[in-house]
Amino acid sequence: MVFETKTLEEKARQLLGDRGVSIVDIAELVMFLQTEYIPHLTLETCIESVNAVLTKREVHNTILTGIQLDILAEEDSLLQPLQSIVAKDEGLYGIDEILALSIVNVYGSIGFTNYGYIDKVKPGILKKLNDKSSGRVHTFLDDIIGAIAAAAASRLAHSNQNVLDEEKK
Ligand SMILES: [Ca+2]
Repeated sequence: MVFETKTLEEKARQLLGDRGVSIVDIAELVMFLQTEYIPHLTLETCIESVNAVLTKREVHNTILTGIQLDILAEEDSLLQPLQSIVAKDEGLYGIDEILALSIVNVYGSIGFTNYGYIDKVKPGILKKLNDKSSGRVHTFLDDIIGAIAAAAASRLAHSNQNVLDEEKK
């Protein structure tokens, strides 16, 4: 049985909300990444770009898979030693980052640069998700959110480039 993209999108959006991430939170990361490069960029434009990324099936699949693993780790339901690795967000694990990469390149390779940068700086919601004192596990979610923001930023960068090219003609 193949699920409809719309069904997956609804579930993915619901899970993001349940885990404390809003579309505006992600749009603010996009703003952070692109405001320097795109003149007069508004939060509305960033929200629109995040919504466009959230229509993609590979993005839904990644959200569903990653958040499921975070929830299982929170419930202490994974097999050892994976349980400890995910619950503690162990630095050498790396599969959380690899899973999120499936989102990053949806709009071209500059997504990759944005992803690396935002993961290093951890602005806004990413800082909150990385706060271990909450008792929640966001080992997968933080990379997924960074990747969605990076993809949405690349999408804007590409459409801005098209506008610039058009003006030169
Ligand atoms: Ca992580």
